[in-house]
Amino acid sequence: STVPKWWKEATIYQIYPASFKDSNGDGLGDIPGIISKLDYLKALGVNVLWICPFYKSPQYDMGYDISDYQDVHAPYGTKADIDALISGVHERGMKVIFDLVVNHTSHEHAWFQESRSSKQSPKRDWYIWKPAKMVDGKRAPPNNWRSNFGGSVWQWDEHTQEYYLHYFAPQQPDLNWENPEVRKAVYATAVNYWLDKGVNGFRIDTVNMYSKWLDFPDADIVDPSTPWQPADKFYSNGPRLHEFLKEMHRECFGRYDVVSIGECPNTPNFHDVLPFVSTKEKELDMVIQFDLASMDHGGGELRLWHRDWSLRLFKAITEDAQKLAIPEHDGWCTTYLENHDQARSVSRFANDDPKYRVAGAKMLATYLLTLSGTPIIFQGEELGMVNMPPSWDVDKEYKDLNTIDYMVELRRMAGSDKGMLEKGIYGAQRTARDHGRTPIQWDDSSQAGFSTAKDTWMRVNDSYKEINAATEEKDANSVLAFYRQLLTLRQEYKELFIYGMFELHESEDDNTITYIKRNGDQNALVLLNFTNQDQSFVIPSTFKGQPELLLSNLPKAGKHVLRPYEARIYVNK
Ligand code: TEU
Repeated sequence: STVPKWWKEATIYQIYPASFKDSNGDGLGDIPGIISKLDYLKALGVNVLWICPFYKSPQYDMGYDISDYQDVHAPYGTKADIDALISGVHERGMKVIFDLVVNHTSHEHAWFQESRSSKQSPKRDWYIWKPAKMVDGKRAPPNNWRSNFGGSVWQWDEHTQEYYLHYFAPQQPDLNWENPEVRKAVYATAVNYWLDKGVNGFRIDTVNMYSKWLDFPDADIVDPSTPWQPADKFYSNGPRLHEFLKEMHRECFGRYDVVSIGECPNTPNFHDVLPFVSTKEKELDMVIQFDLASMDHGGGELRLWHRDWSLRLFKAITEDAQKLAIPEHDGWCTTYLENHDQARSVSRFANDDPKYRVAGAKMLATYLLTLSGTPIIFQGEELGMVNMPPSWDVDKEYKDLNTIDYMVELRRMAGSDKGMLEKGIYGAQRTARDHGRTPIQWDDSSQAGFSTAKDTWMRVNDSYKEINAATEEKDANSVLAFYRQLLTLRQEYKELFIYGMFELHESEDDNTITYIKRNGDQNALVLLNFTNQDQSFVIPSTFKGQPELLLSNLPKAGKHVLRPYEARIYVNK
């Protein structure tokens, strides 16, 4: 059909409840805190809020370990608070989506408690249990896969003398999607329950991990010093995945006017993504890919090990994803630079030196908000928030289990090699998930106006005196003001920014990104300088008409030169 779907014109704002706003002074953000900021979000110009997990959870992985899909983690608030949040968002003409985490549950979920109670339990088969393999007369797990958070993906259970599978922490056992009863229970309990309450859709955690390779083959040995080998390629896109997603669409999303956004690690290109998002497949509306986000770290077991990234690759990835939004493919994509699993983009891809931070953050915003597909802004990104200072102690201030696991692995592998240890810590300082999880900086009062508590669950970034919403509110040249302008322009020029064709120029240039967004006789030229040097540019010959400056992040645009981190948008007269 030619009727535009509302979610194509959406700009999503992602909220991480623990760090957004604390209303009761316990040092942790909460649901009433989110409600108190709805007017701020409305004024920003976003129209869909994605709320990260607030459900009942023992919080081994910040709520991505859910013990009851219909209850609320008590420190975040009550079920009544959730109802008030939904109606508060709707009253303001915005929409709200929740996080759907059903690849795994918490080990404290009643389903898992029953499953582990005995081999005869009717729910035994709801999770993935396997007997031990005997190797040289000793008990060993069924295969050599390393879990996302370290150690084997198999956890030994003393009580019933079998192993269960967990792709993430041992406290996150994987559900057995092969069992139709499991799927039915998931659809009713975790999905339709909320859609019936008026929730407008879901961001779906690790959506491409539901279907397992049931023969569980060993992974190649990358590091002989440990039994546990990286197995990412086995985790994702298993044999029955598309069948499961079609069923979930039929039983859930297809029955409502909602959006489904699947998180798809290890799914690098356009051809792999199209089967998920092409309208005729009836699976998902769009996916979240990892190619940009994983450019600068990882390799083997050391997930936060720093790697150099290149702007050429950045551009190639962008061009590939933009193809999903071409009408003939009838699909859609997302664009993001940050989320709760990523470091701050201005520190990572631009420059957080006070001299360049504001220009850099605005330059990245220009990229994020002029592309086709649905952009996702992560809380604090609109303020130009930065990574934690390098002076902070990784062992003390970083709280994420992924970082803690990384430091254990790093120390094991580095041994007495001080150089390697230092390089490894540098990696965490660049790309740990913790950087996106520090409290939002609302004003320049103590604890940045996030909380009245003496101790907050994560330390407030030292930068809060300069970088905070209240200060930026008063400054017409702030990152926040620029986001508001861009969000308005995105809707005013939706034919170009949302629906226009993406045309990449200068693909070999290592310093700047140049593209045209085109729709019929209209076109927009976007120029982005990713360096701290002047860069010359030419208007591409395919630009139609006279270029008129629509927006720039620096005053008084020069003729043929982009200054450090300068961004410009031209449209034709
Ligand atoms: O993340 C899935 C994921 O594969 C990664 O981005 C993850 O951060 C990385 O593999 C860790 O090394 C999702 C959630 O976004 C993340 O917060 C959860 O920890 C994870 O699933 C498990 O639910």
